[in-house]
Amino acid sequence: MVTMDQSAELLALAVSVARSASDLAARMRADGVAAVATKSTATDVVTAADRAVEQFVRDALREARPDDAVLGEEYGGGRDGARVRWILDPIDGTVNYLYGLPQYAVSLAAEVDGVVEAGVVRNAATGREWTATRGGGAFAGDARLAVSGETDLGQALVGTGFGYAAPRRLHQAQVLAGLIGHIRDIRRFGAASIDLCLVAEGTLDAYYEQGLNPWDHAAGGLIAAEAGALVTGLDGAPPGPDMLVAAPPALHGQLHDRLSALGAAEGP
Ligand code: LIP
Repeated sequence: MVTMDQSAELLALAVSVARSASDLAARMRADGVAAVATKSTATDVVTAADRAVEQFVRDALREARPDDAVLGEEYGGGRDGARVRWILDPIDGTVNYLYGLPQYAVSLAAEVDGVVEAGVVRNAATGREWTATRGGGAFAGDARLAVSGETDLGQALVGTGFGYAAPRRLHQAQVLAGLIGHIRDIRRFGAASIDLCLVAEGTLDAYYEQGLNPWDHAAGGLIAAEAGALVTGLDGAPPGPDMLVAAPPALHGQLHDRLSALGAAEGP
């Protein structure tokens, strides 16, 4: 448990580092982007900016708080016995970044004793920034956020995403085929951290995705929860790689039950 002052201090550092990291990502994008490697599949790309931005954030955090641990998408990391662990996606929405689609973000969360206490998501293309501290609310700039008031799944605009492996994508498409006739429509923007912030501000009614990593949702999940969303897995599980569902309480059960019936957390 941390005090509000401690979480505010962690958030201030996260925001400062994320803004500088976001500027670096934008500069490197302007200079031209190319994939320098692939990870899980031929379409799971890494750019030089992913690596450079993560190294920048690691260096900044080490200078400010040398005893903290860092878990990042590109260079991994553990807890190393530290109370505070930073969870980082240097560029969430890497494919968007590669193509120049303005939906990619620096996502940085501070976890204390295993609980995310502060987080920031900053769209590096547009500069839109979302923040939260646990118990302190969620904000876009100075505007306090609240989730959608929609109560009918059939009227809900729902975000989702798809994995990099074809067998997983086919399963996800089958789940979507079973869902799409029961919602207003689907949106696939390509960056989970931003999708979660759109739920927090009510510009998406709900979001779900299978296959997320901790760095995809650590910050955005806190922001969505602090704006009033329920952020869970399926059938009592916590949000994680099997499934993440984020929705206002009035919609969460309807979406959850359909996803559970469709076996959304199963498959390859
Ligand atoms: C992305 C996620 C997105 C998912 C993509 C990809 P990355 O993360 O934010 O929700 O649908 O397949 O995993 O790889 O750009 O950091």
